Amino acid sequence: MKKSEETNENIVERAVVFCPIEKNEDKDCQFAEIERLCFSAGLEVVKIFSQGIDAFNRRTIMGKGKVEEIKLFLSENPCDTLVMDYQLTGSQLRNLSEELGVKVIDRILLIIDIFALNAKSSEGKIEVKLAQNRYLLTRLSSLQGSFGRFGGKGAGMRGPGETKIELDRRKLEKEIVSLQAEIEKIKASRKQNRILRQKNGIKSVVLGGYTNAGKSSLFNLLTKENIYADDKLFATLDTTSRRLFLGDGKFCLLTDTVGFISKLPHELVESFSATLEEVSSADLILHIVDVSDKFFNKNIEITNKILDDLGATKNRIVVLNKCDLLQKPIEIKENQILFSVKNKTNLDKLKELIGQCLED
Ligand SMILES: Nc1nc2c(ncn2[C@@H]2O[C@H](COP(=O)(O)OP(=O)(O)OP(=O)(O)O)[C@@H](O)[C@H]2O)c(=O)[nH]1
Ligand SMILES: [Mg+2]
Repeated sequence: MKKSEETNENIVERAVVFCPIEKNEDKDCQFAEIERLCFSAGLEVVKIFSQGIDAFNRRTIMGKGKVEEIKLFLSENPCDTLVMDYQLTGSQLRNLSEELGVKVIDRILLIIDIFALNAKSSEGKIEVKLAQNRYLLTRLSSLQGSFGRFGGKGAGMRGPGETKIELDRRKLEKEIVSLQAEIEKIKASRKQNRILRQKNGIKSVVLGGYTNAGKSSLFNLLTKENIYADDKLFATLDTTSRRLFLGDGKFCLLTDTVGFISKLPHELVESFSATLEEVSSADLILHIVDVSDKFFNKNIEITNKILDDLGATKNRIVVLNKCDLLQKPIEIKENQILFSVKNKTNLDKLKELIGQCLED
């Protein structure tokens, strides 16, 4: 679906966005990404402001002139929230919120908030809650003032599932300890499963890649399972595994998992360690790419970097998905395969390739 045709019945707030542009950073790519993130968090983007990163002011990140420009805009176009496409300290969040008179959410909180909206399994909820608590703990005193003034509700303040988000230091610290213990239990049981799988000679294949590339759709096609797939960022947070039959009675274990994005908040990487361990321990990674995305090469780079950081050293096949949307042919490199879940293009070829890679 094209952006203009998308609807999100969960739109809750109007937002202006500020993007600090780093050197060599593609402005259009950054704008497109932050707009999609806002959409997925239920925010309607009214306008995007930007400024080169050189003009930085440490109090508010943006320069004084920019603060005035946004203030004027907000006086004529009332909005609930300013989204800053950058990681802010607690005092920067507070300073901006005081100067502009709206709630301020940074990139990290925005992504954590989308995760909070999408967490369905108990494991996903534990991981999101831990990321949320870690974020809040480091910015608590500033956030109490800022969010308190705006009712402590809406975007940036949503807990996973029905849980309410906590702004009490002692409760946060206590909860972090108990969430970490629960995650250690999950990790131990996952490790046990992996040992058992390896003992039985069953290989594991993980679907990885930029969010919204079509991982869950491919998982569904390959395993005929109905996993939630949606044209929103981070639709999947839970790890799901099923058998994938490769012919001649052979099978492997296929796992669908959480999507990646540039500057994935470290709070999330740490909290999702149990889930991400499945990626790093896989025998083969199917790196799914939305090839119809104007910036797909950049998305490949981002995913490669995250996979490298996770220590995922094994084989990778790059699946250039959504080729049904391509207007003109593109160059296919080694280890890449053109694919379409929608039209089942190259389905048999992909299965064959998976089989070959697992035998190597
Ligand atoms: N045109 C077209 N659309 C596709 C194709 N594959 C997936 N989609 C659509 O792309 C959107 C995202 O698909 P998902 O399978 O949810 O993507 P994902 O990578 O699992 O996304 P997250 O879980 O959010 O990271 C959905 O609207 C799918 O219907 C394809 O081959 N062609
Ligand atoms: Mg998914």
